[in-house]
Amino acid sequence: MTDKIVILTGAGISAESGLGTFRDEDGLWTRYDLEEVATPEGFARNPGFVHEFYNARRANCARAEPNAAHAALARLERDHPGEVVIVTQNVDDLHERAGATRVIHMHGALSGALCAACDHRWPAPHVMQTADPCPACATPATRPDVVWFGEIPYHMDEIMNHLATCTRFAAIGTSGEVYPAAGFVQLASDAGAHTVELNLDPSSVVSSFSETWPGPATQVVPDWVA
Ligand code: BV8
Repeated sequence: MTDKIVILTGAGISAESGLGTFRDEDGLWTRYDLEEVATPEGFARNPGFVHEFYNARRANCARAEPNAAHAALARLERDHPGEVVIVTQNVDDLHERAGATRVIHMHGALSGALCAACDHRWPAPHVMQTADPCPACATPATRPDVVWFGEIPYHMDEIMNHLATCTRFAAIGTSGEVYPAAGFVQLASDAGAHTVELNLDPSSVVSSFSETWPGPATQVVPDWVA
């Protein structure tokens, strides 16, 4: 029976590339109010502030490099053709820049722009502002193409199908605080998959996993992939 491996990643896999996490000691949510920068209501109240938040993260992402954990997952995918899919909560492109090709961005991507008026999507400029007219409808309603709290994550049908048919599930660098991603381990376990958590600290859902590999991603992920 061939293996089918679903790998869920969160901000912790990009931490050693210099991109901030959300809920760690100096995390983004300790410096920004997520209601103000990661909800549609916050964007409606102050789009300029939200664009500043994402423009800063887009610039950080451009300066960052994939790390050994991203590279190890790209190797795993290359060595197991057709058996590995990465479902990431991250909006950075470090998985792709490490060579991974089957990456599902369930919370969108910094590289995407979305028109809040007509849902048109196009590649994001480095610096985005609401006044940028939509290339399709010309409305000045440009927003980052990311999934905010209260919005429906992308590709959920495809993700549910992967979880229902996987033989192995790994979660890497995620606190297990945000749903529906935090519930994926239970769905994989219900489907009979062997589940592994690779994380610096135990997540909120660590008890749902068959196995844990504690430690920084750049050390434990290459060991786990080997
Ligand atoms: C939805 C935007 C309906 C993009 C983000 C009450 C109870 C339960 C749920 C809810 C509730 N009230 C509301 C909800 C739903 C809500 C939710 O879960 N809220 C939480 C706060 C309670 N969820 C939603 O609204 C979602 N939508 O539910 O729609 C629906 C669902 C399904 C089908 C139909 C309809 C939308 C959620 C998406 C929100 N957008 N971000 C962006 O700006 O990036 S979420 C934000 O948190 C990020 O996207 C991030 O991906 C996500 C999760 O964070 P993590 O990645 O886990 O990062 P965190 O800092 O938390 O943890 C880092 C971890 O790494 C730590 O464990 C740390 O130990 C570890 N680590 C650190 N360094 C390292 C390391 N590990 C290894 N190596 C290291 N070096």
